[in-house]
Amino acid sequence: MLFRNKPDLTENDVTSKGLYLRRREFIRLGAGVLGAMTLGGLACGPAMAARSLKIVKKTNLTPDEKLTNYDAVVGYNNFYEFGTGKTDPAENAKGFVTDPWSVKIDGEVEKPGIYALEDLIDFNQLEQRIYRLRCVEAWSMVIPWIGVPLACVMKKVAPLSKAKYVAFETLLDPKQMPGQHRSVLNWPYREGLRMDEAAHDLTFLAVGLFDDILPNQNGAPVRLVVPWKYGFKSIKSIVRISFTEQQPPTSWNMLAPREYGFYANVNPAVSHPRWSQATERRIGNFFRQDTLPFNGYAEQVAGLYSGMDLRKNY
Ligand SMILES: Nc1nc2c(c(=O)[nH]1)N[C@H]1C(S)=C(S)[C@@H](COP(=O)(O)O)O[C@H]1N2
Ligand SMILES: [Mo]
Repeated sequence: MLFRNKPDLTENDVTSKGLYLRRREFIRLGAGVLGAMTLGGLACGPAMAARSLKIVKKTNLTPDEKLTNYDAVVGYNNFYEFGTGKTDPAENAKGFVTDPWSVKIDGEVEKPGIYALEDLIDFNQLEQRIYRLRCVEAWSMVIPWIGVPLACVMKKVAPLSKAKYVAFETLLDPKQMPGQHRSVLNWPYREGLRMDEAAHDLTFLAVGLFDDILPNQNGAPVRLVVPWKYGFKSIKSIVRISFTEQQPPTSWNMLAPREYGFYANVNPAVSHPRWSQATERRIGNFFRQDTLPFNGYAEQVAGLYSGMDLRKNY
């Protein structure tokens, strides 16, 4: 985002197909083996704690658009902890350890603590949500996520009425995340939402995409998805969720406040200082298309901002 005057990239940046198909096969095979063992009545130790995905509900919030090609979704990424190139995350996150994983819940909340991922998210009650993802760099995708509304997790941990914002942090671990050796951003990656935005039904915590658990490069094992905001709000590999009274500092905003606001609602009428946000390139399509206010979700979320000047609160 910082290094390009030209926000778009070509399809050549997308890593070859075979690699990811093989990875998918590997995941499927793993799941199959686990299933067989369970059927055979074998006791699986805690290390085998299954993150198999049980989807109980499907919602398509982008019904007239075709899904972005799987290989692009897992091969063309922004995850600066693993490098700033679009194919770096898929390459450099291969060995990233995401199991076991815990998330610290703290701040203005009734049930703070360190939760195992499986205690925060019920892998037997997952939803699929098909959303557009619009990067601030002016490219976009349509992705079928698997996860739960953030509101479910909030309900579980019970924020206090004092809490006005929710702050999120990505893992800080330069040994595993080579990008953190360089101060491209102020690590750990931080993001935040206002309480009502966080509680909105569209705000999602994803643990999978397409049919599989979340690939490392997409923010395994758990990442935020806020479909009406620029992609950088959708923070990956979350290890901490804090409930705060004050608006929390956020990574891209700290680095370049004029370019990346706290709200970061998709808005074709407000240009990035270095490029227009009026149109976008849908990955896989040849022609650019118009960018929609709130990324097409105005009907659901515009009410959250009534009375606010969206040019000032960009
Ligand atoms: N921790 C972390 N989260 C992150 C990023 C990042 O660099 N680090 N990049 C963001 C940006 S700019 C975008 S567009 C989306 C990309 O998500 P995807 O790679 O799964 O499509 O992740 C967001 N979440
Ligand atoms: Mo982005």
